Amino acid sequence: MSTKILIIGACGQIGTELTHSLREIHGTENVIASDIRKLNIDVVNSGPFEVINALDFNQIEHLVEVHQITDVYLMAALLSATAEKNPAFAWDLNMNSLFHVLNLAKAGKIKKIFWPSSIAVFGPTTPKENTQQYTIMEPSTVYGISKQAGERWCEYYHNIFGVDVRSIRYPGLISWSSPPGGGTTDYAVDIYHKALADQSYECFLSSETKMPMMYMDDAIAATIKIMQAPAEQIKIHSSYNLAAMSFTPTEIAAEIKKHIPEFEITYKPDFRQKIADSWPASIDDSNARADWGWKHKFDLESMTIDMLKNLTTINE
Ligand code: AKB
Repeated sequence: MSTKILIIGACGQIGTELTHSLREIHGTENVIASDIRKLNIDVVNSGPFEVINALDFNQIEHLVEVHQITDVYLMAALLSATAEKNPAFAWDLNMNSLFHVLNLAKAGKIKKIFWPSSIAVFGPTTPKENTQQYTIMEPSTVYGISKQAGERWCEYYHNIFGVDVRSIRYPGLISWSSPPGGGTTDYAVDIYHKALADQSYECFLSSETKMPMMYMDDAIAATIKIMQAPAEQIKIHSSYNLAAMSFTPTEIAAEIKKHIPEFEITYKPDFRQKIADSWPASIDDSNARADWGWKHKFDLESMTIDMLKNLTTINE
């Protein structure tokens, strides 16, 4: 049976680029994009698209049956900053959408699931530097609590029901083609837009807040690689630590200044500072590298060159 994919949350920051890449690999007709609304015209017009509510089990089951779906990528979620403003809905969306796809796999209706976790599973009591795969995990955000609980459920469904679910703890993701939505790491995307438009940026985090980050190209490559890996290479069924680079607002601003000398950054920390302070500064991802051959390509320097080049081109 050939691979037939359903992406739930295809119009979001990761979903947009994932849809594009999976369509290139598996063929446009074999990748059904879906979201709560037609939020991204490129995703909607570039292949099959369905409007779907990730909280409605019957809708998901219907799509799975009609399109004979084998693999589901569940990208719908409320991120850290937005989740703090609406905790009850964040918990509902982040947990129940996961239960829906896990239960479809348990019932044998789909074969494989990708579900994203996050560095938000760690908390203020976690060692901050080189944070290990297995360490103290006491998340203090609604988003982090939902991701940690989700990881436990993924492992449980694998161990008890044999569900093939694969997951990555994404760091902050940076992309030029799709805007982020409601995260604490979003400043690292906004800063490039503002640097080009205004040559200045007011950062909502303090100057020395160091966080783990990754360019979207690497995040998509990792997502595809973990899903293509033979099942026996996947040894962690909760979620894998994943890393590429770590930097502070001061460091990213200095890198941008190399290309835009007049660029200036100022700081006005808001409620997101507390969230950022509760997360690791750097991540040890040796399990992902050893088990399924993860390797990143982009560092702060190469990412900055690529971001500025692409943003300049689309603004022309
Ligand atoms: C966020 O900032 O909420 C996300 C994440 C680290 O999961 N980018």
